[in-house]
Amino acid sequence: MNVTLADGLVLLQSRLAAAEQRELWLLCRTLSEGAVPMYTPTVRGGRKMSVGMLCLGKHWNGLTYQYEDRRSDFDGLAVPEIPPRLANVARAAAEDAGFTIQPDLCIMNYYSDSSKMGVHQDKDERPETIAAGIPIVSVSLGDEARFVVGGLSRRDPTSPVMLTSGDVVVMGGPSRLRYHGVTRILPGTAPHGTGPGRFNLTFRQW
Ligand code: MD3
Ligand code: FE
Repeated sequence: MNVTLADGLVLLQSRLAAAEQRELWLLCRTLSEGAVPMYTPTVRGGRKMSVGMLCLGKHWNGLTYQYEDRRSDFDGLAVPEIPPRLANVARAAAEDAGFTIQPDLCIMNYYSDSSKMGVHQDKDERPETIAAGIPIVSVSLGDEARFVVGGLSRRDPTSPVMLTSGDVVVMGGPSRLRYHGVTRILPGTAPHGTGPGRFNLTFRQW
């Protein structure tokens, strides 16, 4: 079921069937333990993030806030490609929400019980892409998360949205630069064959 939360902000609830969630969970786990593994980023100011991260297509450098082809802030390894299976999920969901995306990068984040993501804007993609309102597509797998979404100013009030495994969120057009974050993970809520913890994949066009 598709719910429009604001202009350009569409929640596709239960977008992925249970078997597809399990298949994608396994793919995420396999990737995160592969030759180019998931790691814990250190960001500007020296703080470690509480999520594990693996970027596909292009790497987000947490020290420069720029995208690059090698993980120069961590181990220098070349970034793996986005598996076509994953890119197809993002393209189809965007289309269903009334948008078009050619995802050339994906940020995979792994949340344990205590992981959070502070409220932020996603504005490290090309200015032209952002100005065009090309969406970010988010896929949630595993444990449920309390997500908050605000406005275009950090001071704007936020609304909570629960994201469960198999949900997809598309945020484009006038919602592309909304502030958002993850305030908590609900341990033990992952469907059978997923979890523990939560993978979130955000597909982006650079
Ligand atoms: C609304 N991830 O990776 S995804 C991130 O659930 C990130 O793991 C969160 O924020 C997570 O950058 C949220 C949903 C999302 C992503 C981008 C948005 C919602 C958004 C941009 C604008 C408005
Ligand atoms: Fe974000």
